[in-house]
Amino acid sequence: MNVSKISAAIFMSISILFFINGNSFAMQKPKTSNVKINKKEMAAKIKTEFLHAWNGYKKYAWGHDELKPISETYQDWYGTSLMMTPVDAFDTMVLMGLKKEADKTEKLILDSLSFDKNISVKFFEINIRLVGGLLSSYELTHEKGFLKLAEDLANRLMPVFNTKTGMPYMYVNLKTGEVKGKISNPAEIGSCFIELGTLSKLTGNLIYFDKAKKALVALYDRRSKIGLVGSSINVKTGEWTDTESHISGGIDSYYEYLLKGWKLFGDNDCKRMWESSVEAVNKYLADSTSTGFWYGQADMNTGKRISTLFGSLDAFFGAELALGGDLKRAEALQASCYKMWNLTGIEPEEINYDSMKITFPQYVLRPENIESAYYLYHYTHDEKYLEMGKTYFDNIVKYCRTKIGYSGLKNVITKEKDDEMQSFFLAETLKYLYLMFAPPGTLNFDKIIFNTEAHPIERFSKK
Ligand code: DMJ
Repeated sequence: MNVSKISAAIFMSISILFFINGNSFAMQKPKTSNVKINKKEMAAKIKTEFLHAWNGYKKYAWGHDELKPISETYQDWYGTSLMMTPVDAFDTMVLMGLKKEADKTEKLILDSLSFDKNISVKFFEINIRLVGGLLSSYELTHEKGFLKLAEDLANRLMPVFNTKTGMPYMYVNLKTGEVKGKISNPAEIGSCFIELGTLSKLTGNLIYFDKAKKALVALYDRRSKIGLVGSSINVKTGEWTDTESHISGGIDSYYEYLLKGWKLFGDNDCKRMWESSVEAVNKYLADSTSTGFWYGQADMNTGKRISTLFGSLDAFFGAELALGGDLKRAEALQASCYKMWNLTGIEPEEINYDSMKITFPQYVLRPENIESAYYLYHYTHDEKYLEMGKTYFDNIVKYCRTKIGYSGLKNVITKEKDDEMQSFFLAETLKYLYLMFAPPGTLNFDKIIFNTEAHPIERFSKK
């Protein structure tokens, strides 16, 4: 084994050469230094990189869903644009004080975005990115056009709730209302209460709040005797079709919305559902091993451990634990997430935390690890989280920057790029990074709740 030492001005790290799946890579064990992070400088750098990505979007993808940052062109998810990137990125521009860019983007959205399209769209993605983005844009600017667009879109999405159980179908046609996708999952069923509940509060039309809450409760009511939910469920019959339980993609934001439904609306049912759920999750899914503190997979009925996988999506849970008041677990989990990130200098989609082997080597510019570091910095003021944030940012710039934007990686070991700049890179990844270092007064954390796409929504409750 080849051991080499690398020193950097701010970070001291030891690199050890590892061999995984035939590939060698350096695992860096970062040590914090005593050098104070210059927050002003960091915030300015992050803003510059946001503009780098945004300018690429403007030049090569203006009006379309996403930039393809290597082939220097664009892609639309459904063959016609729903303006994913501008809607997702708008509130980040406002928070960064990029007024000229925000004004131009507002005009684009209000003048040209229409949902009157004969396309079948994914309810979950459209709700968290577009309804969520439009609502936060409205709250930040008070421009009524944003609210009207959110309401029009939500009305087109509502047919998904036409099931006996109240749990939504996965897809809906924006023009005809035709629905499909009866096999869904907790995340896609439960992650609409923030957006639809807020729409009700802002318009006075209670239908949105009621449908979203009913779906959340219907799912919770189907938890197992030991309090866990599975990976997939038939929304027509209410029968589980996969009983594997975890906190990863497909379940993740269901838990997030239980907690945030309580914090945003002061909803006591959500408080009760979150508290009993997190207790079960900590009992059956949490795992303390020699490699750290993690959450793995177990059967929802027996609680028996199925596997020991953890990934970039699971890293969101530290933020939820912190928001829910459990800083001890949140900090322990974040230390593990940082370890995962430093396996190759950028986190993979999934590892086996028992062996610390990478089982899925992709990185699609995800925000969750950064999001949790941001929450922990907010709650603890511990500078180690700023150093984490700086590492995340520096690594993303080093490995994901292209001539005209930012690209995900097909493989975090080889660092081969994938030619996609997801809209959540501008909505979430760069927003959370910026907010970690931003001047005081940029956003009052305790007065808002972020939806799962990092769109800040003003709290209706002080609880
Ligand atoms: C985002 O769309 C949301 O954060 C969602 O909850 C999970 N996937 C991406 C980011 O990784």
